[in-house]
Amino acid sequence: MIRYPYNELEFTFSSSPDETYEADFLIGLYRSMLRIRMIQEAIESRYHEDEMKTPIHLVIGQEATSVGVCAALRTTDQVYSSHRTQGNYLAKGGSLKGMMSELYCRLNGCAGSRGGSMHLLDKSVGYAGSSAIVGGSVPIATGAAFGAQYLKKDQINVVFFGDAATEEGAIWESINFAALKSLPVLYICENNFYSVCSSMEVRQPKVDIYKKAGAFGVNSCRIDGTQVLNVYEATREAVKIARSGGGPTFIESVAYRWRGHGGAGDDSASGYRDPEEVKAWQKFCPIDGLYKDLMKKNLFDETRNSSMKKEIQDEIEEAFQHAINSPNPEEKDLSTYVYSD
Ligand SMILES: Cc1ncc(C[n+]2csc(CCOP(=O)(O)OP(=O)(O)O)c2C)c(N)n1
Repeated sequence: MIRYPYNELEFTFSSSPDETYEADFLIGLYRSMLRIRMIQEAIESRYHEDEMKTPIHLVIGQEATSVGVCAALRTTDQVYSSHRTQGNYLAKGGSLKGMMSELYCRLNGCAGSRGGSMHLLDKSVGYAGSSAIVGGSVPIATGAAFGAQYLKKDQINVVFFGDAATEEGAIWESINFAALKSLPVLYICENNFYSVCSSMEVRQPKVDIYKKAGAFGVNSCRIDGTQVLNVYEATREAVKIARSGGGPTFIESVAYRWRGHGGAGDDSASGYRDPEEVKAWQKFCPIDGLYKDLMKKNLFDETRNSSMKKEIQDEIEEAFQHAINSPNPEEKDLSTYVYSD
């Protein structure tokens, strides 16, 4: 049992995270989380300029879930998300330039300027899309898994959603169907304890989310979502089960969102959560945790860390400039991607 200062939870691990990993693999996970963090901070620092014409939902604090899950997937596996897209999209290999252009509402954005941050898309890397409707992507991913199974495609479909999405009926209808048909689908519930400003206590009875999924007969577990290797191992096992026809897995990955529900900065001062709770969770930073492990094992050093940060910083700056200098949509573009008969 791991006891966090504010949220006492029992974690079950589907397999041991004590395996020996290649140094390059571990450094790759670290880099991927660091890159997401730095991109999020850069977006946050420029959001007040009001040039990004989109709501944003930052994933600072939750990076390990996106990175650990996607590290266990193939490019051909398909990922779907909710409104909190950016970590999932980047971890699956989505184009940073395409994302930045989308945030700036440019014509060359990854969703053609039609979507904004909540509707990213990069089919070339298996990021199939997202929905701002809470729980909305879950039946879509389940249907896609049904399609993949029917067409005998060797493809896993993965859907990320928040804890509040488990208050939507469509989720349980989807899980019921996936269990019945043994569909190759992974349900990744990113439990950060809040739905906008409402805590779990005022929204759900005290029943562990992953146990509800287990009641449908699907494999289900809760993992420490601040530990990227735990996320990776749980997903790897779930993928193995799904690829061999063993059906869906539900993973409840627990990690805390450090920023407000939407926009830049932390909104705890508005009173819906204790600012001390935020500080307490920040001690469980997924990136610092892995960095310390790498240093302890002499697999990494400060010089490499600094040059890695510089490289990422340059990439981010280039992506911002790409977006800022790209053309806006024009009036004539209004009718493209609009279907009528
Ligand atoms: C069906 C539906 N109901 C309400 C909303 C408004 N809404 C947007 S995000 C959100 C909270 C979602 O919380 P959660 O699913 O836990 O994800 P998190 O934001 O914590 O990542 C709500 C209620 C919505 N977009 N769709």
